[in-house]
Amino acid sequence: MAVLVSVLAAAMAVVSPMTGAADPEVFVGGQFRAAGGGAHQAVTFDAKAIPSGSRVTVVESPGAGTTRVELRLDGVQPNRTFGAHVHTQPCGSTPEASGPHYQNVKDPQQPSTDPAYANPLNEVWLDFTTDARGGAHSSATVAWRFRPGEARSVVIHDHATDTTPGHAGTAGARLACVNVPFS
Ligand SMILES: [Cu+2]
Repeated sequence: MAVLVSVLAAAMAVVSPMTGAADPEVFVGGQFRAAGGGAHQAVTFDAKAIPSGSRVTVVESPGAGTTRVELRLDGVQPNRTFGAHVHTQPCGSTPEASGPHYQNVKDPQQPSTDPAYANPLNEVWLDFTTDARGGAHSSATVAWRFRPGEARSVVIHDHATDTTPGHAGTAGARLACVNVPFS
């Protein structure tokens, strides 16, 4: 009996990583376009910080109960720190269209500025600092998966994300937005 149990355990250990690997990556790549000119993959509301024609890629890599999100930028304002997060709604013609941050455990108090909910373990924060050529890369891994259809965009903000009570999760004006169909 002990032998049978260990064989089953070994079989399950092989099956679960394969199930995790079957979840597809979500990849989005494109150029920022000025908002208001129709439906774009990526829109900018601030041509100085995020010029039209600058490039962005977002990759979501689901794991077994985890999610890794990578953000890459090229051709944006050099030597500057930006905030960036996963938001709940698609990009629109106004910065507010992308809705609040996606939260694994939703804060009953909205807008959420309580560090117990607005933190990088419960949200996906992708703050980045550009190099002298306007390139940047950031990534975040969280210990949960998105609820299907509830995470729809990555928003780039004016400055690094605040962590203090009453301001947690805020990062200033919304400068640009990328539509991503997170799964
Ligand atoms: Cu945000």
